[in-house]
Amino acid sequence: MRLPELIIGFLLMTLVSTAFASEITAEDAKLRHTPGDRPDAGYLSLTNGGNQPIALIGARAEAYNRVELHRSVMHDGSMHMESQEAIDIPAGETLVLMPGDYHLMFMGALAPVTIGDRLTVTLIFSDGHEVDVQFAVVGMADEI
Ligand SMILES: [Cu+2]
Repeated sequence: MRLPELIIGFLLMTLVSTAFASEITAEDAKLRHTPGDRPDAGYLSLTNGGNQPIALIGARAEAYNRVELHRSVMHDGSMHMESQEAIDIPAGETLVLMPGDYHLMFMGALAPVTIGDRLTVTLIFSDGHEVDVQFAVVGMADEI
């Protein structure tokens, strides 16, 4: 392979990986703010438009100390939250993070959180890609 072909090959590979990153689409991202020092919860739909399974493996937000992946599960008749290492999204499917199921848990707000604001959250995926999503901040009484 001559040098110009090598360069074109490399550019094509770069394009392919960029396309892959955009195959995750996020919708209906909401952060429900809880009064006081309790953690806030994040909900959204994530669609994997690619042909490979992918997993959400973490998240971070400048406004919070840390963000965890949780799942609410029924155990002995009461609701518990379990920390998750990863949440799988099969190829072509939509994962819905919602109350009573998978959700993001925002711990330790570093600044006052205001209902009606938008907050940027970076989602980290198993293929190494990171996607910034705007979450609408809502209150306890608001619908998710
Ligand atoms: Cu939780």
